[in-house]
Amino acid sequence: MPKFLSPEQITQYERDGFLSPLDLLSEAEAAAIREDLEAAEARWPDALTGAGRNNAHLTLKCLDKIVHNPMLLDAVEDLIGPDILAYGTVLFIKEPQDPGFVSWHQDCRYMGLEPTDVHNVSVSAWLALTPSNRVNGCMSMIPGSHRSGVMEHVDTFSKTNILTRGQSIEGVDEASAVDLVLKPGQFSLHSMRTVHGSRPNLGSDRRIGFTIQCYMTPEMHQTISPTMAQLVRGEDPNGHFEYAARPADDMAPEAVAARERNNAQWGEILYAGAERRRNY
Ligand SMILES: O=C(O)CCC(=O)C(=O)O
Repeated sequence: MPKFLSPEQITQYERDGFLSPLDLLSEAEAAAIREDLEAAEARWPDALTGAGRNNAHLTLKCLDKIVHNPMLLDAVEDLIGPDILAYGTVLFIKEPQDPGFVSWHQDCRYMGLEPTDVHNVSVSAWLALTPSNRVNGCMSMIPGSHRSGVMEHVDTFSKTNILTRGQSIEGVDEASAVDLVLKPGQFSLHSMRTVHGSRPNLGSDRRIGFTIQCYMTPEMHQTISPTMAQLVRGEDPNGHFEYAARPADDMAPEAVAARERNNAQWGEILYAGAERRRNY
């Protein structure tokens, strides 16, 4: 018996490689998290830009709470089973009138996590902390693309491309793309192999998305560098990852140090074999 998703939604996820929109928080709850996040940005301005947008859940309680949200974990459990690790998170923030975009890509391409050819061992969750729509650059997904295997990506390093290498899949059939319009507090789920991207924010407010990239079963392992994860539900008989602690306080020095180490490991992983590196 599924805990959060309906059997039809599970079938739809398996068919399309994503599911959206799903309700998690009220708009007021999402607004309160946005307020906490923006207060943290104001207080620690250098800590939440560039690479500081990676794994901020290890240093901020408001984001840690999302990663461990029982309803979100129920939805994830319905797709990958009861033993769940959270690998990491990314804050995808687009400022108003920001030319930043996300090119067509598959998350699994440069993450170094294996296996990538089995769909029910990992899933990414993207939570909207503001509205996310066609004006402000919501995510778009290519249905069924998760069944195509890992595709070739070209590293563009384009200045306006938000992805680390500006990695891009060429020749995507954009006409088949589905826009994932979300209200604050709603989330989507996508497979690490689903081709997706997003356009610039043409609106007058920020577009803030928080993605857990990814939730995974203990079967998953890292092939490029040792790195961290958190056991968020069930058991981990394999111990493939060092466990990162949950933050007791915002930006506690030991948590900041652990996140810096984790992000340095991510740098090694995400830029493995790349011609150059950016600061995130
Ligand atoms: O937030 C976006 O626009 C893109 C996010 C993304 O690519 C992801 O969460 O995998």
